[in-house]
Amino acid sequence: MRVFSGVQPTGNIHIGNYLGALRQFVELQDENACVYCIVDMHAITVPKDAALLRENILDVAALYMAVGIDPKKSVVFVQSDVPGHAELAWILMCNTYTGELARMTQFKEKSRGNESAPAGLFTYPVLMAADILLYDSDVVPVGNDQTQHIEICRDIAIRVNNRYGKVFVVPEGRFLKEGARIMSLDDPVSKMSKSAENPLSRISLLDDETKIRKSVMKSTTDSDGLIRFDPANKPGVSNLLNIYSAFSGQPVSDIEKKYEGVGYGTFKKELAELTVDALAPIRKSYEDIRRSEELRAALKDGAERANAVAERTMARVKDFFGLGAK
Ligand code: AQP
Repeated sequence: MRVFSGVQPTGNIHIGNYLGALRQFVELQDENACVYCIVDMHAITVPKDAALLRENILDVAALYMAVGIDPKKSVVFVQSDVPGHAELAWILMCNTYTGELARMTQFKEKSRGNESAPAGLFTYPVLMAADILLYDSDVVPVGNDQTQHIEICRDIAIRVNNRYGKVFVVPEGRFLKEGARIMSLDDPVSKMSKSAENPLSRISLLDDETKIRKSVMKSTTDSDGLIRFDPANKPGVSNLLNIYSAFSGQPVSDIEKKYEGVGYGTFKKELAELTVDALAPIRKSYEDIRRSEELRAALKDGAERANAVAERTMARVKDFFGLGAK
């Protein structure tokens, strides 16, 4: 299978990004042709400081490798180094309706409260569709906050294929059971987010042990004292059970049994230690990789490999659409 996915270099990469997406990237890379992108053009849909963005790009690249993505097995590169993404996005935009984009919940959430939003924020799902379709991807491993974006990508691909012939491979999303949506630790009805104001609402992959313990111990639960999976009535405890299950590999039902009659304090303490242990090796290898000379070289090599595929796809797409002189 051809696999494609990406992460925005917007800082604070957290355990939601890891358990929902990055973990899948690693799992898939041995058996499949994987392309993993750092989607910097998506990051500027909201204005960013240029120097900070450059740093964040390298941070995500180093994190990719620290979690186990091998740039020799997988193609790892930065989106803006491959012009085909923007080029294909324009062609897809001409085959997308404003009404479908206006229905995207992420756009509604991110533009809420503003009189006017950047057009890039509105057309974000089309650029994401271009990212995926450019590599003839079969599978897109993501968290389930991306379900709607995968659906619109499929709709655009099917529409273009119906109009022009077999232009695109129609991809499928790939979601994990535990980890597909990790919720905020202080507001467990919202997803864990990079941009939430309270740092205790998330566990970033590079948090130190003290911060991890504090985030878990201060997480919002409820007052009935039962460790039971019930997202509708016990969102906080259910979220912690999900995180426990994703890090330990144990089914939620086993964890419920293990902590029957035990208070939240003990459960949280043990979850904090599990998280500390899971993230320690990532933090350690991140520091070595981030300092190493090879990081930029790996991204340059990845961009060359990605460009080779993208140029082939663009030549095919332009032929179908009758673009350019021949
Ligand atoms: N809470 C989450 N649980 C599970 N998976 C998640 N993902 C994001 N949050 C969770 C998945 O991580 C991948 C990369 O995400 P992204 O960089 O495209 O965007 P984001 O983390 O949603 O961050 P934003 O948009 O920069 O800001 P916030 O977080 O502030 O809204 C994706 O596969 C995503 O599904």
